[in-house]
Amino acid sequence: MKWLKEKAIDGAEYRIKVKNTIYEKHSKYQKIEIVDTELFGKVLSLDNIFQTSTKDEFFYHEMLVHPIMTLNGLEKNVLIIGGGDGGSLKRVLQHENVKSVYLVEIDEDVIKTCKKYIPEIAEDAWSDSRVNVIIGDGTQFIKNPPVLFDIIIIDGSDPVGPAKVLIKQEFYNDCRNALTSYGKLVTQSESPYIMPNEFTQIYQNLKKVFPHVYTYLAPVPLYTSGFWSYTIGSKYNCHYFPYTHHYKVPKISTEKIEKHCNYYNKNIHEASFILPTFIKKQLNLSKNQK
Ligand code: SPD
Repeated sequence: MKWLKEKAIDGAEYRIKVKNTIYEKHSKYQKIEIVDTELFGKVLSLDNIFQTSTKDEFFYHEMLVHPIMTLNGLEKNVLIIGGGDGGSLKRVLQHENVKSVYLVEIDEDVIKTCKKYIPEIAEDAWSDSRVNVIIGDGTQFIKNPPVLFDIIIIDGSDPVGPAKVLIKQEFYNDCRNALTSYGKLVTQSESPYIMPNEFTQIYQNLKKVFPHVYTYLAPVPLYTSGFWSYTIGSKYNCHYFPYTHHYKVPKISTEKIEKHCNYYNKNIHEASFILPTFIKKQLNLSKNQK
């Protein structure tokens, strides 16, 4: 019997029973594996870290993309760093206001492999005329962007090895410079429970660069512990923009988007920004801060 294993931390190992291996190869950057499983359908793993699956991808991709895309809802130019499986890209393109999306992925083999063996994730997103795919290093691309972006989505792997730079203050600084004056970014920010140091570091480094930082939560069954977080860094106070006093609620109707969704909806959007006490303590947020 074969198992696909992930060891995210010392002291715990997560494994999924494999029906059969669909693809396995070492690219220039990493080991790429796609396996078929009962529980998650097809699973993509990079260097033994589970990335996404055909059955549960909607949790992560909907919750990484839709909250930031609906906080304002007027954005035209979006950048995705990473995201070579195309799941985030598909969700960005569901927003009609989007005129162009750049997706910068360092490993071309990830895109090719996902297109061939796990096309259910991106569906027809790659052929949308609004999409520009760049094969390259996102941390370099961001230093000299072709346009200023309204939204940047960082869809990277765990911040170990090469992906470590994606949580550094310097990188967030470059992102801020590549954003319009009402720009904002979102990044997956790890599990507050099993990766508390990385989670806190992401929040603190964003705080050094952006005047407004918001963390929110949504589970991802495929990821070790299942308990997952996302963090937004914004140039403006999402609390009051535009001309509303609602608290981090979607500023546009989410109805059209909800039709495509299995996890995201307006109530989930609002609820996901409410943080449990241990996280508020971890991030030094005041007791009364929502
Ligand atoms: N623990 C794994 C975190 C991976 C986050 N990115 C996944 C990419 C899916 N598009």
